[in-house]
Amino acid sequence: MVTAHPESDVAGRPVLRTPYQRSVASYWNNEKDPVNLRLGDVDGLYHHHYGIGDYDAAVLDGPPETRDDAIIAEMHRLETAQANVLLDHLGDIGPEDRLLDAGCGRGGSSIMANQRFGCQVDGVSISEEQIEFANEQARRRGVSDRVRYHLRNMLDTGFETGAFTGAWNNESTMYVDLHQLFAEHARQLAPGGRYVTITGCYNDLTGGRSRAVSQIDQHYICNIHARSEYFKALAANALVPINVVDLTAATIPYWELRAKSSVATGIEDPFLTAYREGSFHYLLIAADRV
Ligand code: GPP
Ligand code: MG
Repeated sequence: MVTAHPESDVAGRPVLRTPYQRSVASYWNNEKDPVNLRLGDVDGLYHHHYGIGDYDAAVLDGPPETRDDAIIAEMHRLETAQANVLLDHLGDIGPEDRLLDAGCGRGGSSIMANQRFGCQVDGVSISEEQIEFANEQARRRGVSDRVRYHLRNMLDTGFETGAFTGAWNNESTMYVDLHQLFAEHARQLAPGGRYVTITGCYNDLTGGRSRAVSQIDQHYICNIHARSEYFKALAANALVPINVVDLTAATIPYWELRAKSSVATGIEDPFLTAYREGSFHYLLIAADRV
């Protein structure tokens, strides 16, 4: 059961503002897919993003009694590798720093950031279930004084202006308007603070959303943005790119392995089609708050 949360309003403003946001919150409050929970159970890092890097093909030929677990563990390893690449781009972060995980899901990336840098991390999500789950993980790990998850809207977090030296969205920008999102990041990042996102975006060159991209939108109730939209919205909000990494080729093996796994959800073919036909990219963008 979900209990009323003391942060369900930020300065009197409700967390959920629109019917769309309510439908997204409801989706994530009800999501209990083994593709996420079984992977997270491997080591207690629960991710809501995809993987990068080559998989070990030997997992597909293992003995029947361990094959499934080996594939799950390998997919989880690739997802953790993705989060590590995101953290690599945050720059020099130390224990005195404070980071923001916008759209934190069940919290895996925040835990990894605290483990790596020793810093404070605040995660925000509009899903009460995700926040409760993530805070329980932080309690179990004994880091709930340093890693805190809040039921808040990433477009209006209520955190103080300039509070963070780093902030990221790990595959959550497709749920929001980028101009509103980057205005909020520019507000809450200190000058010189670093913003990083890993995202899927459609290719302006191929002209609008392909069928496969539309299928991904429908599956997750999201609105994938054009590649160009990211750079327009960053530039309009005092966020200056320092690094852009095309991770498309690096994520395809993850989707190939996932398609062969027992936890495939049916969205594997649209991802593989969209990436292979070039209508969609998996991109990391790092930008500095000037
Ligand atoms: C979900 O991760 C990720 C999104 C909803 C963002 C969509 C990403 C794009 C690159 C377009 P998840 O781990 O909850 O998804 P799944 O359950 O499919 O593993
Ligand atoms: Mg997943």
